[in-house]
Amino acid sequence: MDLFSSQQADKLIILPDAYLLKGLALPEQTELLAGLQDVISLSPFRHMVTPGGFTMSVAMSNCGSLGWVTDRSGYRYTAYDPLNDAPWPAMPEAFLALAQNAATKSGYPDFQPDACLINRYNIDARMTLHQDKNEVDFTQPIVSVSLGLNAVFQLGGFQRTDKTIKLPLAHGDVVVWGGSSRMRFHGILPLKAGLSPPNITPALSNCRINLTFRKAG
Ligand code: MD6
Ligand code: FE
Repeated sequence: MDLFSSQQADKLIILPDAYLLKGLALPEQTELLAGLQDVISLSPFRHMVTPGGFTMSVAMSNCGSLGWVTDRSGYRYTAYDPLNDAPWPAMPEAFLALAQNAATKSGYPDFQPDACLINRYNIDARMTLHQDKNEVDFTQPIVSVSLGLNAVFQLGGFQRTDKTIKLPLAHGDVVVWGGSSRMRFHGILPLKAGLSPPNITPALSNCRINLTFRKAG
């Protein structure tokens, strides 16, 4: 038997129900970066505050009908951007198409994301280990797209102290996870300086951008 028969060259199994689609976003990068510029011109990146009072090193924005926010009163999804009280910008078509393509390749053909959280990591920014648990339906996967500088993704178990595997993520990589991996702890190690992709707009160079698509409501 071919031990690797369940893997394709472009779809690597990280853990059960967690896949890495290496470079899947590359053919669409121009449209994705243009969509990102449109979104952040309406809802700019900002550093949110955790319920414990810490300012996050990662700057965030959102698009889609719901957006993830945190402040002193807690973590939640909102329909309005608290910076301007306007609805979050619409999800660009290229974002939705990529998210649905990635989900379909990973066994979720009916994925209908209503929220896209946009994270910007400058050098030294990081995301400590956390679980994504503010969504309503945990049977829906999360699709995560990496753009810009490389980063090291940590994927652990179901307790914060469980040991983690460390996975390098490059410009254009897409991670999809759901099912038995949906509640794993995960994070991003402090971003190191590196090389930005060629022709990237100045606003998006020297950083890593992560798009995470969820069915939040
Ligand atoms: C990041 N990602 O890659 C942070 N969450 O910058 C996440 O927190 C994340 O990549 C759930 C599923 C996939 C992810
Ligand atoms: Fe997360």
